[in-house]
Amino acid sequence: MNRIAKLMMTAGISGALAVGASACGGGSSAQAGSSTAPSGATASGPDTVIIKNFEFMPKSLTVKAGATVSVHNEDSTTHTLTAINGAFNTGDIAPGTTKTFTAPAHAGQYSFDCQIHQYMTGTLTVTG
Ligand SMILES: [Cu+2]
Repeated sequence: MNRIAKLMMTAGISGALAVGASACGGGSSAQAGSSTAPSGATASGPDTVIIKNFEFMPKSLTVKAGATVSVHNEDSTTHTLTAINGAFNTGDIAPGTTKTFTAPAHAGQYSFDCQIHQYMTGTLTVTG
């Protein structure tokens, strides 16, 4: 019996010490997770086509009638983005540069290619 009492006493003391030690730390409730960055992909960003590795990216782009579309050439050779029916044309886009064109005023689908590399093709969809 004496031993058990002694054990309980030591347990009690060490328990009290533990409580005293931890009491200093637990002040702020964890509200640190409130930095939720709004990483919503804005669908209405600038209308941009990138040319890379002899490809238009994206190959299919939808813009509003009359929108200004930027075309950035990331290749090391000159490209163009030219409507097959002549509705728009960036002209030569030198490597590493950007040109813009104005989307047609009439809704519809416009096929385009690169006048220099005619296997490079894409489609511009214009909405009214
Ligand atoms: Cu090209």
